[in-house]
Amino acid sequence: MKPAKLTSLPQWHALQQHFAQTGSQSLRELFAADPQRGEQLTAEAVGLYMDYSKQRVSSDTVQLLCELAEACELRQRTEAMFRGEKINTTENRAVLHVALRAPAGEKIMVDGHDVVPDVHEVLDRMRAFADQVRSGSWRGHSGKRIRNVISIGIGGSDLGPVMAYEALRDYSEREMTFRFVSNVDGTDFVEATHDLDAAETLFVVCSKTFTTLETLSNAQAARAWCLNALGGDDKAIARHFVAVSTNADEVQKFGIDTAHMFGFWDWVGGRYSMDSAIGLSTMLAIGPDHFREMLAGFYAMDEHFRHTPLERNLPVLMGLLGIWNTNFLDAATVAVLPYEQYLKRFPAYLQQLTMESNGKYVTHDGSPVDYATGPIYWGEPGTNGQHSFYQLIHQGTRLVPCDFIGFGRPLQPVPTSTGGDQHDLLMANLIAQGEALAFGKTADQVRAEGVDEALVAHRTFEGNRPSTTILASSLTPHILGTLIALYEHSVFVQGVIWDIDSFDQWGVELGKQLAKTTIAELTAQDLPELHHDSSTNTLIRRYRQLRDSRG
Ligand code: G6Q
Repeated sequence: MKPAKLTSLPQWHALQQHFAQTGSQSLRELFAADPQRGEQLTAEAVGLYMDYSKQRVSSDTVQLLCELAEACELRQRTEAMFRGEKINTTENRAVLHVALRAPAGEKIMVDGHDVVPDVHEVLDRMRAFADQVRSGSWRGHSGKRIRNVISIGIGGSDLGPVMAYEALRDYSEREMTFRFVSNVDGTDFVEATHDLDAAETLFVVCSKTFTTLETLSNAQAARAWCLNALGGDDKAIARHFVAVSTNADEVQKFGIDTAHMFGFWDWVGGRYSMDSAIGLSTMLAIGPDHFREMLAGFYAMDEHFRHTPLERNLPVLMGLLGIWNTNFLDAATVAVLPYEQYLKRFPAYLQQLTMESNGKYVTHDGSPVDYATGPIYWGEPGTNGQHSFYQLIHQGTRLVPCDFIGFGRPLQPVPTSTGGDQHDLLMANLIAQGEALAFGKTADQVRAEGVDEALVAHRTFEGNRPSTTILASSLTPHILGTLIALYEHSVFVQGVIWDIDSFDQWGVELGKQLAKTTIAELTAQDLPELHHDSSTNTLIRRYRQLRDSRG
């Protein structure tokens, strides 16, 4: 049976009606009407505390959103994912990143085959390899120990490993250097290698398909760099290159022995792959035990998501609040603001996870949607952002819902001259920003401060700007796993409501095709006849002139 169109569901109409009746209530009014609100509109599980009382919702709103989720069969769709059904319909694939963190002994079937033992077999191989490299028993071609690891990959084969390395740097082997090369811009490769000794460098080439232009170009550059420094002996490659891929044929063609290949499967999407073998650089950096803790964190959130009632379920709440903000408050964006320097790449990671997953304008059956889907994600760590773009969040004309993320204990305590710790200053800012966004400052409050009447309007803050605050004790590998899985599942929840395929990426595939013709036109000895529009033709000519002119 064809699923009912979202906007014709009675539960959607109930939300519209609810919005018409209550949508004008401000956060000031909501808090004044219910003194317990800040304690009640919260949820807590697996080490994360989520305060959503500063979202423009009441418990009735949450109830109605949960009813919508039930009507969209969220429970059944979640079970279908965990059961290994091919819910990525446009690619006819199962979606089983949850199998990557399933403990040994669980059973998850894909086409009649239990994939959990396969996952653990790869994890065991990764662990053995990581131990060899970290202990120094794996040697480079000239006998030197490996001190540098460079992960080459792009998109889903890069953003997760970079984010996780930065996030868990405090747990990493400080005697080793870890770098990441993604861009086909040669600068990326050159800057990553310029001060390194090839004899001590290991490349981890990460590509699900092993056909991606950027990654293969950088891998070729790495190969040439290595051979050049190590005397041109092809045998060197075996000691300095390993591959992470699903495509053994292409790995072999590139010249990497498949004995040094770590596999994963077509049911792992690129942007959901950082806890697969794509996380090999993470394991090399933080060690197998910390990696296992991270997987346990993911798994704890998976279990919470699967088994907790909707109204207390963190990913469900986060996903549904996003639906409310996107489809009823018309917010086009979400700012992710970690007050934790180690999470500096977390917003970039989430950009791909959220926008590549839910940036779709047709439903599963190919019909155009008549509602907004995935919002634009962006962000920077606090407090830095406060000194730049927060102005627009406080006083701009657009509504920017914010996710604040903070921790009780710093990984790097730094005492202040007054006897406290800088971490208190950091967290005071997080808490104060959420408060200011919600409640603003009235003109009367501004006047009471003695501000000149001409400036009162400028210094007034209307408030009523929604935010969620997520707190955890400290940034451990386990907590990082729970945090990532929280966002992964909230993306899933939204995809279910919007009835879109959150697991394909035809826009990315397009990008992989588009440049092919143009590359030939830029690199041909003589300018070929061009058949693009006049702008594209002119740009190609102009680029060739700029490139080829001397002086
Ligand atoms: C992720 C996307 C995309 C992909 C890269 C790299 O979900 O599909 O970002 O990860 O294009 O692809 P390969 O791993 O195949 O090189």
